[in-house]
Amino acid sequence: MKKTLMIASSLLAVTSLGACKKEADATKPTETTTAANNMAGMPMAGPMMHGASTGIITAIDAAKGTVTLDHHEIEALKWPAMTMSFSAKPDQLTGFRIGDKVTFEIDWDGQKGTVTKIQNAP
Ligand SMILES: [Cu+2]
Repeated sequence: MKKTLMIASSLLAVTSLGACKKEADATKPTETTTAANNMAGMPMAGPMMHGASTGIITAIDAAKGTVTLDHHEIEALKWPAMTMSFSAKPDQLTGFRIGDKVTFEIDWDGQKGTVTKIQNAP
């Protein structure tokens, strides 16, 4: 009984570490994530998912290779609108500025989102 509760709360702890905090439980593959994975302290990334949306650039860090987007809903990932940062290659970010409205596509491995496509939106 107690063990079940502990596993449940460690799942919550892992979930809250995700980039998409509250929203992560919607995309988390709970059934395939075993307690053993979580206990190891290195939760395995889930299957790669793909999403697309529009948003506004709120920060760019070309040196770190990240872009922060205030994005609209990403239906494929069941994410509501939110602000979060994604990995992106510096050359993908060339020419973009804070405040730009963009359409973008991402890969999401359950922990980290990577921009695969980004372009200015009208
Ligand atoms: Cu997000």
